[in-house]
Amino acid sequence: MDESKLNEITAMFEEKLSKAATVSDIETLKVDFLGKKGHVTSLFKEMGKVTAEDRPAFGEKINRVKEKVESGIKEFEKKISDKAVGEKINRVKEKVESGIKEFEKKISDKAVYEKINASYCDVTLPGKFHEIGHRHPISSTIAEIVEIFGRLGFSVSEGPDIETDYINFDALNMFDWHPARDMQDSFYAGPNAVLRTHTSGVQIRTMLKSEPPIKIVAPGRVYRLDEVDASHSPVFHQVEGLLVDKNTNFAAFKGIIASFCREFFGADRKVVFRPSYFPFTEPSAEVDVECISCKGRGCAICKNSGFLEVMGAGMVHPNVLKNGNIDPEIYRGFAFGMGVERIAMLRYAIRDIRDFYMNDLRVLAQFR
Ligand code: 2NM
Repeated sequence: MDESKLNEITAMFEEKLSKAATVSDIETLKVDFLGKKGHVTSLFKEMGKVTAEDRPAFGEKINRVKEKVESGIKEFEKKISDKAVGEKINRVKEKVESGIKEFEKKISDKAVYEKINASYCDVTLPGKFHEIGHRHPISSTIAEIVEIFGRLGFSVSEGPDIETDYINFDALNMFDWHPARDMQDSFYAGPNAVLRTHTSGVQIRTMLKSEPPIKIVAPGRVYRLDEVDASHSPVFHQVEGLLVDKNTNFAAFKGIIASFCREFFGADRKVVFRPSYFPFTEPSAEVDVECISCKGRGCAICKNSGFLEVMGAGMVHPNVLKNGNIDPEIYRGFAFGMGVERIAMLRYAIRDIRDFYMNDLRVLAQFR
């Protein structure tokens, strides 16, 4: 028995081991080398053929071969099992990773969905309701008066709310002694400045800066030092008018005013001109229209008279024409003035002037 047999078996083992790839390969190796009839086992059977003297050394050599085989097998098994564990770990890792990915996708899908949902616009839904404002009844009354006079050939002129007392009073033939000039009746804004008590200053300015024929209406806010009550307010509105021409007269004036009254108050209304007095007109008249609510039969609104007073008017006083730099020997004029609140109250059956200024939408929204 020589060592070449041992080397041969060792080499054979190493070759087979290097080719082994599976668990069953290694099982075969175990049987072939360490089994009952395996190569290593059969080496031990040959111990008998060795002399007693050489036996311990030979046994040791076989043992080393056996150890080599066993450790080779063990190593391979470890490698195989490491690989299996690695694969197992990898599979777990993949599972975890794909789980996370799936969850992330779900989450991001949800975010995208929510985003879309948030910006989604259903065009079939009815729109949001926005309260739309409307003209104040005073403004719409002014607009209507101005519109009717516009059709009669009058254009609109406007002027400042603060006037000189010359324009507001003197130029209008209101002498120093006139009661309206009293500090108790007007708001003075300075020694010679007053909050206009009528819009007549606009007509004076128009006469001063233009040549006849003149046909204007002057709507605007006016101020009087009155106590507030159901029919008085320190601030209210007027529409005044002025016509200046060579051939105009009281008949033409009556025609224009009657036309306006029938347009504004109703076509079948009687219009009455009653003599009156104003410092800026001569002759002067007050204009009454058949009562809007009772048509002349008599009621609480017209105090049983059957008529309502709607404006003051007259032929422009020669002094006023002169103050407007217009020659009263060549030109004649007529003028009129009406209180907008008063007319609006009559028209809309409002009993208290304060209803216009309290800004209570339950009142104002009725005039949209
Ligand atoms: C009225 C009544 C009568 C009037 C007169 C003038 C002017 F400037 F031309 F002389 N403007 N407005 C007038 C005349 C106003 O209001 C009741």
